[in-house]
Amino acid sequence: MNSFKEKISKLTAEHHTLITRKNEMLAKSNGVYNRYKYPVLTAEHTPLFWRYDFDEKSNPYLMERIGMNATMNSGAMKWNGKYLMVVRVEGVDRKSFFAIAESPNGIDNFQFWDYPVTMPEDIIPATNIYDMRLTAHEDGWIYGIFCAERHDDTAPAGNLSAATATAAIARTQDLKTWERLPDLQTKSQQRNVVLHPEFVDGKYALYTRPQDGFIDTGKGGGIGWTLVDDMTHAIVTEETIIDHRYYHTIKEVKNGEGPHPIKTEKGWLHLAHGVRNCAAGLRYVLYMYMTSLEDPTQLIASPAGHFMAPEGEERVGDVSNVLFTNGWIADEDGTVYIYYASCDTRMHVATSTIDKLVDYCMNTPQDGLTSSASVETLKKLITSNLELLKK
Ligand code: M1P
Repeated sequence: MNSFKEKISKLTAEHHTLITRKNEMLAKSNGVYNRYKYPVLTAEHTPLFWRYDFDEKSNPYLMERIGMNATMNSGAMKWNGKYLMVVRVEGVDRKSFFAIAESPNGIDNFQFWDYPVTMPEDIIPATNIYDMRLTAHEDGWIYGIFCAERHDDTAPAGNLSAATATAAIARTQDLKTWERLPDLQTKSQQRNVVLHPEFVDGKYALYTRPQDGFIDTGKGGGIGWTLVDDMTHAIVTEETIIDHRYYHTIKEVKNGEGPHPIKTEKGWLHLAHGVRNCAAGLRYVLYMYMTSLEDPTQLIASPAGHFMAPEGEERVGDVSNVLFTNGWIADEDGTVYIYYASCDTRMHVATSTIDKLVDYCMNTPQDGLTSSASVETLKKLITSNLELLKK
């Protein structure tokens, strides 16, 4: 029988092998982006000293005392030369919290900082917090906007599932100490709220996702846009839908902004998620769109269909058939690291470039919204290709 110390050494060695494993870009690609062989973060990547009590007296069997269930929906930014994610870690108790993991190269070797984020509460404490979007704003602060979930106390007695979703706001200078600001004041419930990185007309600009209920977006028509005077008392007065949902598309049921858009010479590059329903339940995929530099409320490119959908083992997890993103990093050399979660379970990376993503957005045909329109679009490409092949 191994001694207690030997058991810890074995666990530590296995954990070290996992978190330092080199990732490999998969050769198969549609030309737009590349996936990687291994997830970049799983629950198993969380530090052993979060999960085990290493004191032989209080834990003679060396059991896991605090289980981690998932590492998912992570905000991302480059920070002091490192690729950093603010990870949504979910414990086996179903509570999510934020923890920072950093990598030297963006594709592997992500390691968690020793302590999770201590996020101060708003006036009404939240039961669960998740899905932070990070924005290093031109005002000098780094903002984190995330969902604060609370039980809906107006629900009939005994309904323990009724909840409310609110956009919670915090800011920091060092990613260690966070100042909590009041939650966004808005008429509807909100999730997937994202701060635009620049002032627009001297105001803060937010991407919103108005929703009638905790799950159903109802009358909320898609991804919204609002201007706010002051992030320390952020109030939505007017909200305009800039990216609508449509019948029989990948975003028929819901959509939501991913990370904040990337500024390019051709316009703002957006990554988002779209949701449709089917017999297997809700299917979440990623899609892209672009908006104008002069007027960021104007859509200038809207490629049809999904940009990425769950594949292979990405399809299976706690909430199957889901890809979700709220973090990406555009590097100085034009490489874009897209961090996405599969099935509310684990984090992956895909890489592309700004040029490729702009090309994808600008040159992928739009959704004509009917089968016949899709066939006409397809026929145009076939005819042009067949002509070229004859030459
Ligand atoms: O379970 C899939 C996703 O569901 C929600 O996203 P949305 O608000 O668009 O429905 C969020 O709870 C998200 O965290 C989760 O990944």
